[in-house]
Amino acid sequence: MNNRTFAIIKPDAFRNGYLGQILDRIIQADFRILGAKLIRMTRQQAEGFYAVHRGKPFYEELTRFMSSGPCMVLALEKENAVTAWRETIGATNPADAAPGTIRKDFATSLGENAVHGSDSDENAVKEIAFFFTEAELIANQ
Ligand code: IDP
Ligand code: MG
Repeated sequence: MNNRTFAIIKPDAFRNGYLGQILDRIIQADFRILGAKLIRMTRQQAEGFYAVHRGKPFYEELTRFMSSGPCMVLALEKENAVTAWRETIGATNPADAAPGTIRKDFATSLGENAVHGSDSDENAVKEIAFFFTEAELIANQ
């Protein structure tokens, strides 16, 4: 089944010049890019997007970081997209990420870990809708 996931190329990766290389990983892994935008999140947007983490010790640092500079938000499509993208990006902590994963190769630290990936189909739908209208996405052929 073709389904969707939501990705962010985070501000650390953009600042460090990895935007192109990470887009290339996305394309080489056969994800179809349904939508992509270069944005700078407001603090309020970052707080809303990561509302599930409100109250955790890293929430303040995370929302500050995510609104600290440009990032790219993407809607991706592939068979089992959520699982496939989590495998492509690797573990949350780059120190634990498998060789060849995006976080292993491009992340800065546990907090500044280069990319985001949805953790379920349900959250992927919500996260895509947070940044894209359906009309902005490339239509299914
Ligand atoms: P995920 O991005 O792999 O799904 P989550 O546990 O959902 O990981 O955490 C969301 C984001 O919050 C992480 O990608 C990372 O940027 C940040 N984060 C998670 N745990 C920590 C921590 O212990 N310290 C600092 N930042 C963290
Ligand atoms: Mg998560």
